[in-house]
Amino acid sequence: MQTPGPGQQRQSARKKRDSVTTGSFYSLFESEVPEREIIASGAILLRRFAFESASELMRDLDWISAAAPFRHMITPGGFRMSVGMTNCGYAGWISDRKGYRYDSRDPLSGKPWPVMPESFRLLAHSAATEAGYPDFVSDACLINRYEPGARLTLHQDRNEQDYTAPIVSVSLGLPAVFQFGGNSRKDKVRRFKLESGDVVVWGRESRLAYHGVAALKDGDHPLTGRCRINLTFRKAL
Ligand SMILES: O=C(O)CCC(=O)C(=O)O
Repeated sequence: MQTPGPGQQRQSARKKRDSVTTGSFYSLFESEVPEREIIASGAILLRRFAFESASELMRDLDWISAAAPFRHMITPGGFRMSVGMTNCGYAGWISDRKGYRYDSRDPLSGKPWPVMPESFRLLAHSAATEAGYPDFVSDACLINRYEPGARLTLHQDRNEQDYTAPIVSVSLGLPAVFQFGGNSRKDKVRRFKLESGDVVVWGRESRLAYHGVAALKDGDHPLTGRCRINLTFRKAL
C-alpha cells in the first residue's frame, strides 16, 4: 500500500469527520461530491478546505468587527447594499457616492483597518497554493455578512491594481448559491452550492470573471447563526 500524500490524508480525515456530521449533505452524497472541482480555466472550488479553521476564523472575526463594525455601504448610484461589510488588512474595499475603491483607513473611524490575523493569512495562502497560486500574498480581506435575503449581483473585481494575483473566497455558515460566469456579462453563468468551509479560488484567465451570490435563504447554522460570512482575500495594492 502506498503512503498517503498530504492531500489524501486530508481527504480521509475529511471523510471521517463528514461521516459523523449527521444529516449533512456530504455524508449522504460523499462519493458524488468532488473534493476539488475546476469550475473554469484558472478557477477551482476546494470543498471544505477551511472546515477545520472555521472556529478560529470566527473568533478572529469577533475582534475585527468590534474594531471595524459591519456596515451597509452605499453604491455610487445611491443604493444601500444588502450585504454588510467590513475589512481587515492594509487596504479595505469601500463604496460610497464617490465610487468603489480601496482605502487604508476605515471611513467610519478614520483609523487604519484592523490588521489581518495570522489565521486569515495562513488560510488564504494555503488555499491559493492548493489551487496553483503559491505566490499569493493578500493585503486586503473584505468580509461580507449575508443575512436572509441579502445578495450580491453579478460583478467583476476590478478595483485592484494587479490582476495577476488570484482571489480567494472562503464561505462560513449558512449555504449559498455562488454564480460564476465568464469575462463578459453575457457569458453563461454556472451556479454552485457553497457550504461552510468551502473555498473558491480564481485567477489567470478567470481573474475578471463575473460572479455573484443569489439571495441567501433563511436558516440557522451552528457556526454563524442566521447568516453567512464570506472572507474574500485579494492583492489590492
Ligand atoms: O460571498 C461570496 O461568496 C462572494 C463575494 C464577492 O463576490 C465579492 O466580495 O466580490
